[in-house]
Amino acid sequence: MKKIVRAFTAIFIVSIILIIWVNRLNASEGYTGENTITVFNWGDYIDMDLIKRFEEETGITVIYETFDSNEAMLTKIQQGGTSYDVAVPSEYAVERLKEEGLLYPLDHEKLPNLVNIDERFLDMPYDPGNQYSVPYFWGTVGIAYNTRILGNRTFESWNDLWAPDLRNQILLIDGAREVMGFGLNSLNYSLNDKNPEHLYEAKEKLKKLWPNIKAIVGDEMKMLLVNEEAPVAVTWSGDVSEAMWENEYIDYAVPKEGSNLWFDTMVIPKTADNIDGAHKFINFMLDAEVAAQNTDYIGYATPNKAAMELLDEEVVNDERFYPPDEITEKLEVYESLGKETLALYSELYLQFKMERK
Ligand code: N2P
Repeated sequence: MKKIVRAFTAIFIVSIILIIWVNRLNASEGYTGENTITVFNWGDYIDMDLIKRFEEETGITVIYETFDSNEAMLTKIQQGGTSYDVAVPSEYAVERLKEEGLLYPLDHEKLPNLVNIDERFLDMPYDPGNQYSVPYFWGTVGIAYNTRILGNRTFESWNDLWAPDLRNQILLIDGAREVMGFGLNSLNYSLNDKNPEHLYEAKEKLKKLWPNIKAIVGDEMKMLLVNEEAPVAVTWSGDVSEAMWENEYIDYAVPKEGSNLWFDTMVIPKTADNIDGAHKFINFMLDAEVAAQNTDYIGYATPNKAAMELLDEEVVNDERFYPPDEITEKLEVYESLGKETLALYSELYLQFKMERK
């Protein structure tokens, strides 16, 4: 009898240890229970004080993870095994996620703050009726340049980047679509071009830019611009508007051949465990005051009209970062290219990166 009691006690202890261990494992892999949500966002793309405030106001704990490209984010969600409740894809990645059935439809009744978004940014071709996504920030891709170092030199064309006197002077943001996109634009092709020959041609042209490229960088772009590590950069508008606050010599231009107009959004991926908590988080971020604080902190352009009214007029009237329709109409939004073409963009971009001499 004693033996049986001992055996049972042993089994009992081992089970308890196993339960604790499994719970820990779940927690470390972003398992989100009733009162937790996991948010998957771009690096450096939220005021962390707002996360704290959301936690205090709702009692929901936020696990926060970041990514540095749409492609990396897509892979993580496609693979599964994660429990992201909210993710922040750009428009072409929303299309892709939708096509693959990887998004939950949004319940608009749980998003009353959606009324704060400027109608100009609602019901867009990548997500009619905002069934799956709501806008977070928007902007363009262009050229940042330092007027203290470069005098009154301007950048009207993408081809200006290839000037021989810019040797080792240019930073590029690390993005396959961004870099291949301006390579294509510089040849007067669309940045959604699917013709492999054009894509290859763009890659070969980018290869010739290497002598002028100082580095290909990520979230550190803003800091490098502020510190004048290089006088020229190809990057997202929001990084530049933020850098300009700290270095008044920085200016920004969108070249005449055209460029990318992008929209980053909030979605609820199929990996979500806490759909109600996810809606609460999205609605919180859509609040006018919250969005204004976030915009002030991040420096990107907000689609939140009610928030714009709370921001400095000087900021929201700056057409370099809040371009009006006449300008945005000439720009192109990335389209979802389909698996094969997107893979070709990534492959050619990787080849270009390895071709540094
Ligand atoms: C912020 C990243 C901005 C993403 N660090 C632009 N789509």
